[in-house]
Order: sequence, then structure tokens, then C-alpha cells
Amino acid sequence: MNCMKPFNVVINLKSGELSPGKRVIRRVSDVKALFVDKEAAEKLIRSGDPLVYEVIYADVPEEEGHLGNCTTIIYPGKVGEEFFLTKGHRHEKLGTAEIYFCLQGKGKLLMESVDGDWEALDMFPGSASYIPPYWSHRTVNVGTEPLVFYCIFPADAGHDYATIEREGFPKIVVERNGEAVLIDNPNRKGC
Ligand code: PAN
Ligand code: ZN
Repeated sequence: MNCMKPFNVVINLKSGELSPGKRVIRRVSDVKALFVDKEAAEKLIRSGDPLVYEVIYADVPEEEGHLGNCTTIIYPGKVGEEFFLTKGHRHEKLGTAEIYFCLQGKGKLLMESVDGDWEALDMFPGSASYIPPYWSHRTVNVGTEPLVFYCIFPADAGHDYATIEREGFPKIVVERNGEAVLIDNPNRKGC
């Protein structure tokens, strides 16, 4: 039997720092394939390869019964006209859900179901977005401050990044006249 002891982590509600935690960082070079404007991505990489987002995980076993949890901090920025975003994934165990609780900033949570429906939810401080089973998910920072949110998911859900990397999302989020707008992804491949 697993007799793990209960424990706290402490989350800074403004910065998203989670302690103690394990940090994963993603720079433009790690996510360049996701953006339409490859030239703009290469230019950013040459000029210092800025940080796009960080994920800080609480130390929980990736086993059935446990709840994985982490904060994500997406920095403000754009590649060409597209806002900074997370890689996006669907869960390897497709029938697992997730909750994103937004602490700071302004975002869009893009989702696509295995049936091909898509949805976009606004993220703002206090929004708690429910991602049902069978929906892939990607987050976009459409504001001028870091977008900070706390995620809770079945610890054994797993992450499938390859499908989204191959097919892309149906929509991308771009800045037009100072507004964040969703447009069709010109690089979307058929499923
Ligand atoms: C989140 C995401 C996190 C980073 O914890 O993993 O926001 O996004 P990517 O994993 O797409 O890089 C989650 O959805 N976990 O299942
Ligand atoms: Zn997830």
C-alpha cells in the first residue's frame, strides 16, 4: 500500500511560483513549430530565444489515484502576430478531465474534442475552466502581463503532444487592431 504523507505546497498567487516544485521551461526554440510565421520565430531565437512559458509541478507520483498539479506561467509576447502559447496536448488516457484555475492575467483556453468540435474559453483571475475528457487543450496569453494558472489532473493522464504538433489546432489567436481574435489556422491538417 502507498502510505505517502499529506503535504502542502505554497503558491504565490501573483507570480505562480509553486514551492517546492519541479520546473520545466519552454523557449521560442522549443515551440517554434507551432507558429505560422517561422521567420518571426527564427528572428526571436537569434535575438536571445526568449522564455515563452514555465510549468512548475508539485512532486506527486504519476500513478492512478493521485492528482497531478502544477502552475503554468505564460509570458506576454508574440511570434509574428500570434500570441505566446503552450504546446498543447491531449491526454494519453483520453478519458481524463482537468481543471485550470486562473490566478493572474488574460488568456484563451483553446480546446478540440476527438469529434472535431472546438471551443475557446476566456481565462481571467478567478476563472475555473473545466476541460472534459476527450478534449485536447492549449492556452494562449492574450494580455500584456504574465498569464498564471493552476492545473489539476489525474496524475496518470499522460501527455500526447505529437498529435497536435502534427495536425495543429483548428484556430490560432492573433492580434488585429489591438484585439485578440481567433482565425482559422492556415496550416491545419486534416485528421
Ligand atoms: C497542464 C499543461 C501546462 C503546459 O498542466 O501541461 O499548462 O502545457 P503543455 O503541457 O501543453 O506544454 C496540463 O494540461 N496538464 O495535463
Ligand atoms: Zn492536460
